Amino acid sequence: LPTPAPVDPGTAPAFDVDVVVVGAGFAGLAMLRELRDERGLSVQVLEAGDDVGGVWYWNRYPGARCDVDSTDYSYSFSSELDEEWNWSERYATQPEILRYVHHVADKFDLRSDISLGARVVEASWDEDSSHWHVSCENGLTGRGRYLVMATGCLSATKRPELDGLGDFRGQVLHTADWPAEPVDLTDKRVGVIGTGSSGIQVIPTVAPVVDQLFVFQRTPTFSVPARHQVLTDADRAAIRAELPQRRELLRKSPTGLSVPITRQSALEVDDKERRAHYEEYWATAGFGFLLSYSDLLTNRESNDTAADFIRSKIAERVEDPELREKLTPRTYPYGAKRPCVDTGYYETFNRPNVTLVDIAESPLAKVTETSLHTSTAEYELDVIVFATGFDAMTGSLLRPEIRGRGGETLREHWQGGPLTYLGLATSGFPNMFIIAGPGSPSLLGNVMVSIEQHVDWVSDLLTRSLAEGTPTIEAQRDAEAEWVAHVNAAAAGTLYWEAASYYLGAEIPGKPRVFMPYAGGLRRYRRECDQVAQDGYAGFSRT
Ligand code: N01
Repeated sequence: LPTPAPVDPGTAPAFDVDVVVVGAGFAGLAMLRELRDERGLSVQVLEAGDDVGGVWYWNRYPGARCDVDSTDYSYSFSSELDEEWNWSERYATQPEILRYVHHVADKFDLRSDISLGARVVEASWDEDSSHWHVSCENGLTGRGRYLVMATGCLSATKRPELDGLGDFRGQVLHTADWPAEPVDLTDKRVGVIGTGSSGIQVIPTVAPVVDQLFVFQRTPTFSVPARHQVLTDADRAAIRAELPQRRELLRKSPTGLSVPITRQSALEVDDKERRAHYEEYWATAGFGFLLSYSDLLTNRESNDTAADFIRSKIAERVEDPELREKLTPRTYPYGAKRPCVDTGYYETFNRPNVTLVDIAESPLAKVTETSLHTSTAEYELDVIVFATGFDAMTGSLLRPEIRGRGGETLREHWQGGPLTYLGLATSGFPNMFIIAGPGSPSLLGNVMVSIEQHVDWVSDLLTRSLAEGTPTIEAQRDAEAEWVAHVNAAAAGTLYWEAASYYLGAEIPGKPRVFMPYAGGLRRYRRECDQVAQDGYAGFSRT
C-alpha cells in the first residue's frame, strides 16, 4: 500500500467540504453534479487518474467498447444533454464514451471540483468532529462530513504472479491499464492471457494487425454476437422520440436493459419453438440473450437448452474440430460467469496467425527474457497482454486504508466478505456511502441505472438528514446482518454458485467466497430502498 507523502501538521487541509467523493467515473461525476448543483452542498472529488472517466479512462485497449446500448448507458438527468449528444453506434467505443464523459464534465463545470492524480490512500472517521479525514498519495489532504466511495466495481486490476515477468524484454500491458500513447502491435508476436469480456474484444481487433497472436485460455467463454450497428440520423431520431418512455422502462425493469424479457420457462415450449426463439434473440439481443427465457439462471435444465444453442453456434463458427472443442464451454452454466458479447471472436481462431493455448491443460509456468512458458511449451513473444480482469467489487474499496469507529478498518470489518446495508453503507463506518457496490445489483444489470438510483437515494438521505439536524448517519448492525442474509437468499436459488466467477470472489486466491451482488433484480431492489426511505430510513441511526 503506498503511504501518503508527509504533510506538515501545521498546514491547513487542502479541502474542507460537505462531501468527499472518491472517483470521477460515471458514478462520481453524477454524485458531484447532483449534490452540488441540485442540493447545494460543497463537494470535493478525488480521482486517481489524470483525467475523468473511471473505467473508460483506464480501459483504452484496442477494441474496447460498451456492451450495453449507448442510449441506455448514458445519463438521464438532463434532456438538454440528450438533445445535443449524438451516439454514432449502438455500442459506443471507449474513445466515444470518454468524449461523452468529457463533454458532461465540461458542460456542467464539474472539473472545478475534481482533483486529478489524487489517489486516496487513507480515510479515517474522526469521532470528535464527526468528519472523514482523507489523504491522497500525492500529499493532498482534507476532510468532509460525508465520504462517498464511487470507485467502481472493476477498478483494481489483477495480474497473475508469473515467475520471471520482470526479466521479460518485451512490452507488458494490461487491458485495464493501457498506455495513453498509441501502442503499435503491427507485425509483433503478441500473447493475450485471459478470455473474459476484455480478451474477447482485444483478440479479434489485434489479430489482423499482429504477426502471431497466442491466446492463453484457462476457461472457455460463452459469447453471443454483439450486433454492432452504426446509427443513422433516422435511428437517432427514432431513439429520441421514445427516450422518455425507454428510460422509464429501464428504471422499472429488473435489469436496466432495454431488451425484452420473455416471461416463460425455456421448458414450456418444444424444441422447434425454442430454437426459433433463441435464433430471434441471437440475431438482435447481444448481452440480453440471457433474458430469452425467464429461468435460465435458476433452472439447470433450462440453462442447458441455451448453453447447447450457443455451443451449436460456436460449432458453426470454428472450422477445426479440436480447436472448436477447446473453445466450447462445458463445465459451468451459461450466465453463471458474466456473459460476453463479441464481434468475430470465435472466427478469429480460424486465422492462420492465431493460436489457442489451453492453459487449463498446460498451465502458465514462467517468463524469460524472450518468452512465456507453459508447463509444456515455450512461446517467443514481443508483447504480453494481461486481459486477466480485476479484484472485483471489493478491490477498489479495500485498497485504501479506510478506518471507521474505534479505528476498525474496512478490511477487518469485511474479512469474511463484504457486509453492507442495502449495498450502500456499512456499520461502524458512519457517513460513508458506496455507489453500486457489493450488496447492490451493481454488475448484474446495467450499472448506469444502478448508479443513478444510488446517487438520487443517497442525495435524498443526506439532504434530509442535514435539514433535520441529524447529520450523522450509520447503518445499524442488525439491519446490515439482515440485508446480508437477504442478499444470500436472493442468490440461493440461482445457478451463480456453479461457476468460479468474480461475483463469488473466485477470481482472487484466498478471497472470501460469498456472492456479492444483489441477485433480486434492480426493480425489487429499488422498491426495497424506497420502502426504507418511506419508513424514515429504517435501519439507519441518525444522530
Ligand atoms: O476480466 P474477467 P475482463 N491465469 O475476470 C483469465 C467488464 N467489461 O477484464 O475464467 C490465467 O472477466 C480468466 O480465466 P478464468 C465486464 O463486466 C465490460 O475480461 O478465471 N488466466 C478470464 O478468462 C466483465 O465481466 C466490457 O479461468 C487467468 C480472464 O482472465 C469485467 O469487466 C468490456 C488468470 C479474466 O476475465 C471483467 O472483464 C470489458 C490466471 N492467473 C470488460 N486470472 C464491456 O462493456 C484470470 N485469468 C464490453
